Amino acid sequence: MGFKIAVAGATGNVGREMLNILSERGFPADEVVALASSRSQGTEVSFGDKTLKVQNLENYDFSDTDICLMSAGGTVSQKYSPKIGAQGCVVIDNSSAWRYDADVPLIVPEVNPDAISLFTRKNIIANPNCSTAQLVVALKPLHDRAKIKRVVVSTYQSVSGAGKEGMDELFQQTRAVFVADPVESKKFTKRIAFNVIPHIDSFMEDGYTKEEWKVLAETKKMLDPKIKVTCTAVRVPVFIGHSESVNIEFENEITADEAREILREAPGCQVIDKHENGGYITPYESAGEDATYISRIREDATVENGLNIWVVSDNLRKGAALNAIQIAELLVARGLIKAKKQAA
Ligand code: A2P
Ligand code: 11C
Repeated sequence: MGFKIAVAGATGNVGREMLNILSERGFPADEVVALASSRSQGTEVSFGDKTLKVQNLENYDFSDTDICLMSAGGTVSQKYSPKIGAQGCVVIDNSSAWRYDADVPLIVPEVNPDAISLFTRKNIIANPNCSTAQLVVALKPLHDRAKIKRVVVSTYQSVSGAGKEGMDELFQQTRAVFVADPVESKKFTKRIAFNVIPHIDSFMEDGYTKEEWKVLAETKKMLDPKIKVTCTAVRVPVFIGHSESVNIEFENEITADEAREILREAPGCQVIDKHENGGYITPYESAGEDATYISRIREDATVENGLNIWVVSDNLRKGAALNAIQIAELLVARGLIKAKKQAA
């Protein structure tokens, strides 16, 4: 007997990708249900070669559901996840609502799988921010080899990170520019078409944005609290795929060639690093793929033991839906969850 899985936020960018990935990877589910707000109740979403009727999260009973993959935003998660967890259903939450809670594990299976055992405290497991997920997949094997001291990250984040409204806004604005209509900005603070915006999420007192803070807080929680991290997060007019320019300072010596070899063998990583035109990855090519791609691996001669790398991944997959499903797979593989119907 397999598991009963609910996808909450099933009509959104990440929720739809969760359904695709559950089907693609043949997750051992007997039943999958799609949940969203009352606005979407009765509409249909695709699940493999089937369609699922969307049900209303508000009045859904989770008592016979094993895992809820939640991607309906932080406010919704704060309201529903504790209730769902209390019904014995494990929530794997894609929002930032629970990531910094000491009783909630924040997991990237390639990085800190052992931390998952903490989930029984609240029956909630947090999925990291998309920019952090791909970053730690690339940093972990390098940290294991040469101990990272400091990381400077500049992100180039696609509009799908801001949900389906973000994608619609880039599309509408691009169209408006071509037909000479007025360009309207609703989701983003400035025009995103043919532009870049150095602002993601809200501003904090120190002048950094919440997105920038998340990258450092989450890297410390998952990889090593001693690593110093600083970040500048930028929105770019790309539909899918976040890119990152990453400068890393290590405690111990590591050459670019060594780093390339380590990353070639590392789980979840794919190195594309030829020193020729087009010998690197761009976000457009990462869309729809599972890997965290690493290109442009170079030594930074301005510091002792420094490297520069370029990291790209599909933010809706490794940055969100894929990682959440890998967490569910980890629960199953470690025997940490039993199907309720089987147990009955
Ligand atoms: P709905 O389409 O019914 O609004 P995205 O991040 O791509 O914008 O998607 C957000 C997802 O979260 C959508 O599936 C959306 O459903 C869902 N959602 C938003 N608010 C609620 C809510 N109050 N209850 C349940 N689902 C919600
Ligand atoms: C973005 N990284 O690209 C954000 C989206 O904390 O899960 C994900 C926000 C989060 O806008």
